[in-house]
Amino acid sequence: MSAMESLILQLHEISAVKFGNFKLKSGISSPIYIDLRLIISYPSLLRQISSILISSLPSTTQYDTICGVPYTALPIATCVSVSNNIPMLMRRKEIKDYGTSKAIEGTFKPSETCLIIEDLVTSGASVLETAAPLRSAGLIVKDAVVLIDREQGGRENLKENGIELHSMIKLSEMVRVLRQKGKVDEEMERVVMKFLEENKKVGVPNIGVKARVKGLRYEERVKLMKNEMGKKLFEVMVKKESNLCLAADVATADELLQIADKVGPEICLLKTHVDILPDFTPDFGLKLRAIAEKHNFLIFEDRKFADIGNTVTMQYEGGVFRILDWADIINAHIISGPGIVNGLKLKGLPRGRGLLLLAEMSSAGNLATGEYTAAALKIAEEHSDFVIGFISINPASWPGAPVNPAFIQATPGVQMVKGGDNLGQQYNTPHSVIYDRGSDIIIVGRGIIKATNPAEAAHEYRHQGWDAYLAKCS
Ligand code: S5P
Repeated sequence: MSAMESLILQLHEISAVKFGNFKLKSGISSPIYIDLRLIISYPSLLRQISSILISSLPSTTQYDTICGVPYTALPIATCVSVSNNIPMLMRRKEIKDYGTSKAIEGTFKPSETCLIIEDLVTSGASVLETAAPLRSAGLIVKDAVVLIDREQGGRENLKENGIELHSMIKLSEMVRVLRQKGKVDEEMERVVMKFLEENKKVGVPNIGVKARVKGLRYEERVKLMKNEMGKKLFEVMVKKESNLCLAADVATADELLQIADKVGPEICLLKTHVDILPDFTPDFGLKLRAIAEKHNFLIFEDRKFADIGNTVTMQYEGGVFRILDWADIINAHIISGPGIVNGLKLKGLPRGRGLLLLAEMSSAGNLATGEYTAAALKIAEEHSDFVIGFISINPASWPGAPVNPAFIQATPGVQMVKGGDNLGQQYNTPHSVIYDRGSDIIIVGRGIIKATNPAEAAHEYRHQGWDAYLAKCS
């Protein structure tokens, strides 16, 4: 008899697997019920489970720590931790409002990988509930291992959220073994198989995926950021209590320098479209940098590079604008593939610059959605020495959200009231962008530059953006 068969028989023996008619948490009636809470009364069984659990993982699975899904998987995770000498973390179900009020207990380094341990997976919602605070604390969650997979959509739901499910026992296998060993009759096997067939896809309840997770403060996130310019941006944001970026889309270079000086105290970042300025001169960069230094903000040229790697190196460094010389941050589309990042990095990284990738866009009908957005995230992870984050619209809705907090999310399409212009631009409010959509920086153009008093308007945007950030962290 294999170790797995023996395990299945023991689980049946202690009545952790029952046949009959049971109502599940999701409301549906099931002919099979599994209660793994019982295993703590059988230490030798618990020990067997913990050792098979780890040995059943593919050898390529990497993890620095493990975390059990509360409560049933906690003793399993503890056992795995102790017997394999792997550090463990614990996720609080209830966050204390005194003391440290941490969601995750235990010590870890940012960017470490955490393996989630679960007893039973149905839709995958509980695994996602545990993955969310781990991810927002800066841990990478890519794999979950489960004792029993009920085969009701959990694997697929987790995959959509960037987590690969490894299961020791599939429910159908378990029933087959129990039938072979004469523990259930043919009729019950048929009933259970039919039930599994009919209940393959259970939707993940929203709470698991989209539950609001307390945001990590910028002071913490700066430690996760690899790029120096990205670190600097977080530091400026903290120092000035500003997550406001001005999109300085004005008519002339002169006007741009004037508004930069007026609005400077309110912003962490000033965004330019240098190719719209008819009076651009080679000293523009120097002049703007002097104002940026005076008011402590960074400069972001919204060039939206989109060509092959070799071409963008020349566009970045040369031409009339010589962007590399004066822009702290630039951005790029990923339509041409990761070569564009390599090209820009070649020039930008030695100069201490940072790059934002356009993962989403604000305009109606744009094509930067779904797999395109996911590809931007993947490229960013692979180039986190240079990529500091994204131009995004609703990062809270991305698969696997919350997105790695090492990255900064900057969102255009922001005004005090929801709406749009007559060329497809779509606006959301500062609060909804920062609090609901999980962004960090609001990019505001016409909301400020067309205001009667731009400095006053910027002051108001800064307050709204910052208050939404504080609310998100509390
Ligand atoms: O998807 C995008 C990406 C960017 S960078 N949508 C955008 O609107 N932008 C830029 O943000 C756009 O080029 C402009 O400079 C600014 C929005 O300006 P507003 O006047 O509509 O606030």
